[in-house]
Amino acid sequence: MTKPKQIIFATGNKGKLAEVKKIFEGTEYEIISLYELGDVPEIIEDGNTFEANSFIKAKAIYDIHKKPVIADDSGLEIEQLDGRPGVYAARYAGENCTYDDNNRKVISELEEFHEPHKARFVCCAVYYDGQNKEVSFGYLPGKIINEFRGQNGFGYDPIFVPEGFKQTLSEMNIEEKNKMSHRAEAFNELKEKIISGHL
Ligand code: ITT
Repeated sequence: MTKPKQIIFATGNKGKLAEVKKIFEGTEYEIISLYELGDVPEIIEDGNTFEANSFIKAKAIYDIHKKPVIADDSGLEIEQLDGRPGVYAARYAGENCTYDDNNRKVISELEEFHEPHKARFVCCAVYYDGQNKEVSFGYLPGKIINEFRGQNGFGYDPIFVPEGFKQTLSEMNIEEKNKMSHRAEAFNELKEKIISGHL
């Protein structure tokens, strides 16, 4: 059996990790997490765009390990909130806030607006190996509801219903989410480029 080729996923988010590991299942690539490497450094994401922040993460981890890296910067854009939380989705309710805090803040900010609360998830996935850099985007349109539903996933999944569906992302399993998600779209495109030897 040939040894799998290893790519490090520069994330501290275990929800993202589970989704992306699944996307690379069945390929000759093995996605190694920072947890498996025993070092999950705090990376300052001070870019203003998804693309800038995803590259900051990829480069920071490449500089430590000198191996091919993938990273993702993602967020939620809500139309009635002028695109907020956007790139600030992770800490929308403040430093050290929980996912529940963020969801409650979004629901309370939307109270004054009529339904539907149209929104979309955005994901920028990047590959970097010290020489080649490749970027792919993915989007998932849908709406925010004003209650929490479901137990799966992470982040805003319990209050997000994808367009054309009745369940929230938290009421779906990883396979179902990976059939449509912003992250799956971005990483499937990146995976094709990696597999085809383009990178
Ligand atoms: P890393 O930077 O370590 O990868 P993070 O959670 O801080 O992890 P981001 O900076 O990219 O990641 O912030 C993304 C935030 O956007 C995430 O914490 C969620 O709040 C939200 N988000 C992104 N994708 C999501 C998804 O698929 N489902 C629910 N929420 C999501």
